[in-house]
Amino acid sequence: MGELSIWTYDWVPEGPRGFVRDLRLRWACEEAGLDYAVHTVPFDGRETNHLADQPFGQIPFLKDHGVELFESGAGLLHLARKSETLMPRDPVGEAETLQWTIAALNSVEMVTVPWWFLKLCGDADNGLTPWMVSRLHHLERVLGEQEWLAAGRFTVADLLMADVLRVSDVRAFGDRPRTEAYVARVTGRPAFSKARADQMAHFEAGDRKRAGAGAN
Ligand SMILES: N[C@@H](CCC(=O)N[C@@H](CS)C(=O)NCC(=O)O)C(=O)O
Repeated sequence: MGELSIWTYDWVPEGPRGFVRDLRLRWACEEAGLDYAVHTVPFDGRETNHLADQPFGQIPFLKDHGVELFESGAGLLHLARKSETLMPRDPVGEAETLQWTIAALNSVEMVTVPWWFLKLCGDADNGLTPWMVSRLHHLERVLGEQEWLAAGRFTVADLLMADVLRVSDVRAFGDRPRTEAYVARVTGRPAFSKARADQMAHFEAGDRKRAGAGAN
């Protein structure tokens, strides 16, 4: 497909709306001023209906003039290579951006997502809490020393870290004012608001289509 396209579900239940990970890719495109289209795979049957595009039956995935990528982190880094807004071009700034992007995924989200899942299953004070709190504690210290994670300015690493941290349950343990200010600062960017509003509108349109299909 000869365009940059972000792929998501045609519909999701209300709970995850505003947090579905296509938002990360939408947000990055908005920050970078990249033209993109949004396409869908059906939510119903997701376990098997798009395994050629996303081998775990999940979304998002991205297509860009012959490049096809799953994993939101891989998609973000692909977009960052297209825009200096997302990742500086100097070797030190670029390395810092890569490092903190991976840290968001592999040091923070790797514990926040399982923690959140256990909480969803009714176990809010689960065995992962001390591990997660330790990661958040160290991040609070880092954010006390610097405003942005990499290169002394906003990068895709901040976009991703803030997206991981904006799940408010995750931050509910303890008092971390710098992290709170950081999440507010990064999600206060107009590109985030636009991406979030677009995702909400997308799934509301999915509601209307489902209602129409049910009426027929
Ligand atoms: N590591 C993947 C995780 C993707 C993921 O968790 N996607 C969710 C939506 S945000 C999903 O497709 N959930 C449906 C399912 O797992 O059945 C990424 O970052 O792209």
